[in-house]
Amino acid sequence: QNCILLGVPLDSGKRRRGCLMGPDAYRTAGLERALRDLGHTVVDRGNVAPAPYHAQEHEKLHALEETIAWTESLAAAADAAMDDGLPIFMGGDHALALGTVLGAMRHADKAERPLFVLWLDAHTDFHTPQTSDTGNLHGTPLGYVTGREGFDGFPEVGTPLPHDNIAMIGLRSVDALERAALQETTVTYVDMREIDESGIAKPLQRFLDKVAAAGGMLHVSLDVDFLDPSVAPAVGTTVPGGATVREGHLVMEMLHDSGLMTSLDLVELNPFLDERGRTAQLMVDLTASAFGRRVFDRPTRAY
Ligand code: DIR
Ligand code: MN
Ligand code: MN
Ligand code: MN
Repeated sequence: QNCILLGVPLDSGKRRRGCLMGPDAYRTAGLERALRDLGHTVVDRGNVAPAPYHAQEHEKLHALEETIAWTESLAAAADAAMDDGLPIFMGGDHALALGTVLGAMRHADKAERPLFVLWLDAHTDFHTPQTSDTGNLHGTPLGYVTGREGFDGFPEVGTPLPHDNIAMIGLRSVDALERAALQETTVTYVDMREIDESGIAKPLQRFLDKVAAAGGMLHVSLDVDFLDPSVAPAVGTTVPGGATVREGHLVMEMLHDSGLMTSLDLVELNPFLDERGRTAQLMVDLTASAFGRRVFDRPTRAY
């Protein structure tokens, strides 16, 4: 693979500061080296910046103009990077996915291939600016790219991402209005109970089979809070009862086996809350699994 590292010091998607330090935490934890050791070519293109913007105060929404500005610059950066390789967006909070998924949609559109999105998160991030009870836009990227109403001022989405092309895995914190909207759709949503009951591999493999059958591209968005806070404490919105280290690795190993992933977000790492970089290190190790690190070679297994 040709891996393109892009730092995204975006911190505007919620009120608690710190995700702007994420890109340098991944660099410090050795992401580039880990990928290179697996035989990939890697370039770190440095950090993306937001387009120029003029900040205004809003009663409910936090940092609207800044987030719109990031969405514009990130959509362009993602589309362009996908011409050259597989971009890894070192976040930054999850509001960066408003831009990275939009850019991946534009790229896939030109390539005349369908885009699929795998959302690994405790949360569904399916809000609109109106339904959000916190006013934090990191809770809205999947609402935006699926064409929900109310994203005035944001770049036009064009053809929305089809609900059939989305899988959310790891869910355990879903707001009432998100749940109501989501249940009207054909989005695949897998909560922690389903993972407890049937394991994480089955629903994931079902989705990957669907992507493969459609000849699709696959954008993966990994929120730190997908993982249990006992192993990944460096995130502002911890929710107990999350994925274990092994569940995380299994997902990433299966992604590697599938050969389907075409872009990756690493989001919500807040190094200010970390314990000696352990969360950053775990995220680097998980990424390595998605790029071929394994204990032994083994024949691919059907689930
Ligand atoms: C919450 C938090 N649902 C909100 N969302 C997060 O603010 O709308 N997403 N943390 O990952
Ligand atoms: Mn492109
Ligand atoms: Mn999220
Ligand atoms: Mn989350």
